[in-house]
Amino acid sequence: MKKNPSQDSSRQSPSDFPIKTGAEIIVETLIEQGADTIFGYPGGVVLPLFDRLYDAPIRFIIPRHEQGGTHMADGYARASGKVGVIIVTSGPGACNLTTGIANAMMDSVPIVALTGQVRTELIGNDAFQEADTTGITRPITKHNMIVKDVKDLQQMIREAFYIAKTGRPGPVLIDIPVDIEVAKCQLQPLKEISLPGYKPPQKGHLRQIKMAAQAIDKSDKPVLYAGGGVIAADAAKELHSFAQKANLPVTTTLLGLGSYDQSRPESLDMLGMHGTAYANFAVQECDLLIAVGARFDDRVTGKVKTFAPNAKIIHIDIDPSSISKNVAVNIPVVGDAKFILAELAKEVKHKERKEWFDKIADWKRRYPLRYDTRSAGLKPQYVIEQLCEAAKSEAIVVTGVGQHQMWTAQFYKHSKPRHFITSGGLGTMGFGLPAAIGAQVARPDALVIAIDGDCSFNMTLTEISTAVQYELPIKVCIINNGYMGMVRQWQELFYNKRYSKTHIDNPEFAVVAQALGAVGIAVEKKSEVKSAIAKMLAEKKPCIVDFKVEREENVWPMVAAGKSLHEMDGLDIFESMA
Ligand SMILES: Cc1ncc(C[n+]2csc(CCOP(=O)(O)OP(=O)(O)O)c2C)c(N)n1
Ligand SMILES: [Mg+2]
Repeated sequence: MKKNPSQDSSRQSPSDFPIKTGAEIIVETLIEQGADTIFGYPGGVVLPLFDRLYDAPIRFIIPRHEQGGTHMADGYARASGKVGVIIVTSGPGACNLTTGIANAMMDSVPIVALTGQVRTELIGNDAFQEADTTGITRPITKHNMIVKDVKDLQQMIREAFYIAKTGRPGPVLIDIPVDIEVAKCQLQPLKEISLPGYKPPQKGHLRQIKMAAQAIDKSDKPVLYAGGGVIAADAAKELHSFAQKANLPVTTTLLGLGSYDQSRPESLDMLGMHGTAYANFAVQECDLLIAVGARFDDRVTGKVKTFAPNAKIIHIDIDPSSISKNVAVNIPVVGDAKFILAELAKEVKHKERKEWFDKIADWKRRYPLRYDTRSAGLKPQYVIEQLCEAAKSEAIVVTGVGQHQMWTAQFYKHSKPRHFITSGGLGTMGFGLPAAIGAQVARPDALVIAIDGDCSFNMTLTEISTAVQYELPIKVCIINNGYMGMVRQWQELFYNKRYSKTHIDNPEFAVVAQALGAVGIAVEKKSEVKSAIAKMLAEKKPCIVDFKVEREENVWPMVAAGKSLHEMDGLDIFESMA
């Protein structure tokens, strides 16, 4: 941890460490840690803390539900690269955080959550609004702690930030009993943080890096497979230079989208269950797979036994527990992707690999992503293509979970890191709108577009009011198919079209948006799409566009659960559209 010279203890006098209350210590330490924006919701046991926040120089955003607040902190962290902070009360407030915390944990997003707790002597008494917050959140946080002595408070907050953002990032929670907020102690000097048992690796092992470079030089059919870890490590530039130097085709995971410019010819776009045929074929046929900041998730590998059957595997990751967890790895390199990729770029030679690139070009020609462009109906893929066309790579795109998320991954072309924000690991419906709000708070001048599903949007649409209150000009495009489309697709394909409980009656979203103080637009025809998007982009207020798309469109191609990556359904449908 870098020392802030003004707080270097050797230069400070005792008057720099006055006696303060716990609440004051929290606010001062948050500011010291760079938390200029906080999301949160008050309640009884955090009143002393909220009183200190009354005139603190911190921007405070109140969501309409604490779950929304965690997704906002998450979107804020992903868009900015900073730690997202949320403060809530005990019991129901803390319980409402769980979905957002689990979501951040699965996608390795740095969040510090402060929860109020009942008075220390009441803990375990079923006191009013008591919940065992550390117990509930232990499996879904990178680390959590409860403060038992006000003297530990300041160091615990510093450690929480340190743990959240170093190594493989993740959420850290501190539970703070209300008596600790009013207890007093002296401020503590800022010290280097050293935690026994937590020493995140920095650089990779040079011998392993050399071995990886040799394997790459030898390979005739390599594939570079980049995940969200590349973005978390701010290593997109290094990924690009390494891929150029070694001459490698590059595929990314859902969370890796934006780590590599998809307009480049060597981009294979996304791999996996709804990845491109050319990415999946290339992985299945490659002789070397170089995974960077990716964890061989089951949505990526399909049937593990037959995943990349001919390949030697190099795995570069900051988290040693990811190595050989799902897929056996030949050359592990544990450390910071930014450093390792820069080292690898120095070590590797350029190799032409004409045959391999010709083969990939042939797959790309034969199996591009397609949909029925001749249809007069309003196709979801068309809406997303038009959004991409109008907003280009400038927009920060955020999604909900379902078919619309996959179509956005397929048809919106990404080229910059931190410009695509989606719930990958947990797959949390309701993430889109609040995460977009968090991204807009982090990047006030950026164009932020949420592409959401009707059912996902329904889960957290109350947060429109938050966007209105804080004058956040987010755009929300609802891909409204009147279904839990992704589940309906599985019912169509695997349950004989028995659409069991996958339809809900939606309100008129444009009218709801207007009632909540936002702009609402409804679109029913293909011919209205371009002008609605233009109107939305020109709008200064939060704007919700309800695209009433064809109801039973499917996401293709698809690797059905348990199938091998090359066994894709839907390619024949694509060929018939050629
Ligand atoms: C909180 C939550 N509940 C249930 C699911 C299971 N699920 C995955 S996708 C989906 C349907 C999503 O519907 P919608 O948001 O309308 O998106 P579409 O697939 O129609 O584009 C459901 C129910 C989930 N991912 N998250
Ligand atoms: Mg839907």
